[in-house]
Amino acid sequence: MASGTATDHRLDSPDRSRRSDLRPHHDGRRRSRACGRAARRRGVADGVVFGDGTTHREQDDVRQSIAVLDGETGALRTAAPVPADYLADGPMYARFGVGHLDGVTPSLVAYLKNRVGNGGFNLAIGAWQFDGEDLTQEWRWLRGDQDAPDGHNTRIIDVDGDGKDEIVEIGFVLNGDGTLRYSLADAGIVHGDRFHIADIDPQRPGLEGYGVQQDNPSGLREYYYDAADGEMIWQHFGDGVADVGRGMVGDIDPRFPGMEVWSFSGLYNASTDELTEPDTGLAPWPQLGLWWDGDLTMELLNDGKFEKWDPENPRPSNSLRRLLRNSDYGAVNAHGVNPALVGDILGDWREEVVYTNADRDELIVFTTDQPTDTRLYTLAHNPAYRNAMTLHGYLQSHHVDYFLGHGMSTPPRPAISYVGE
Ligand SMILES: [Ca+2]
Ligand SMILES: [Ca+2]
Ligand SMILES: [Ca+2]
Ligand SMILES: [Ca+2]
Repeated sequence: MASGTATDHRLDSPDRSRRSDLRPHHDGRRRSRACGRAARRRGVADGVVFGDGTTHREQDDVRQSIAVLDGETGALRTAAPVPADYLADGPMYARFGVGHLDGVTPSLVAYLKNRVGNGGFNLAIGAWQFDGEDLTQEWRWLRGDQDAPDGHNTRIIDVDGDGKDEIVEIGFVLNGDGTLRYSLADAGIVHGDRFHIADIDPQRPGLEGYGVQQDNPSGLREYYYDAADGEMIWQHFGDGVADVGRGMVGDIDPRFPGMEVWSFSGLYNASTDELTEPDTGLAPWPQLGLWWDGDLTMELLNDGKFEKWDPENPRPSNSLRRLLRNSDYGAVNAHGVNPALVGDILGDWREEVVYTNADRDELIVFTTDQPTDTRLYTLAHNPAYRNAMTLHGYLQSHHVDYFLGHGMSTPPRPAISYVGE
């Protein structure tokens, strides 16, 4: 969210530490025609003051607009109204992301939610295109009385590999044209706090998904499914109901093929549905992944601690082998236990972690000094990873859309071209 301008808390993401742009993308398959320099998008309501000092006006306290701001000055470039379908229940909370819904041109995607008087929630998802001058709504999807469970983050990723991105919530997927692709409600999925989409099992065609559940009446704790059609592959149940709250995905054990998944029910290899560590009390804390050292298994980032899981020397959460700690360098977490940003922003394929100092007047960027024999294009060249870096919501690990892990195949070379060529 834009800093230095008045803040509309009604539209702010709970994770205000994350930032994103409608930057032109340097990928021939999906080239942006958006704009020549960074534009920043955010929701605005009546009375918001832009960076150039002008005040935004709406007809009343409820109507809102999605605004594109000049990245240099904070001045308004253009705005489009938030769909009015649910405004009778008040203004809407929003989070934004960017994806190539038609496979060619980037769209701004907004998740819009407000509370109905009876305690339920309205949910709308919409897409807009920005042509450098105007922001035009392409479509909006209304949940209405459909059973389509949402969560705390959205992923925008091409779940079926046809080159067009889909919009993914924990319990349903929209096609890029705003139609419902599938809901996991039929499989008993309700709201939960964490989910991931990746090539979790490289031996199985396509992408897979993993999610955790909050107070599912069936006792369901975690589940693993085909991301293209929602077909369940396995589910783990526990006694009674529980709010699992955290879940992670990544290849952290080279003894088992593909990625591992874990919440608080033990560390599982996804493809075999087998515990990789028989003692379920020994597992990393399910927080964030981090590509850091030279090998192809994933390192972990947990509350400022850069950690590595050692399958031969398994330990309880919070006592893993530590590679580095942010506070040893004067860096502080931006939001709860999380950094301001984790992402591959400086090149190579390993990820940087961005913090500030305690006074918040310095950026402190951690980048690896570990050599590697592995040569990959930067992760931001991958559409799924790049989309993920634009998304707001609870900060969760980004994933590429190919298997990145032990024994990986060389991923396809991205179709890179340069703007203007
Ligand atoms: Ca697709
Ligand atoms: Ca797969
Ligand atoms: Ca593995
Ligand atoms: Ca590694």
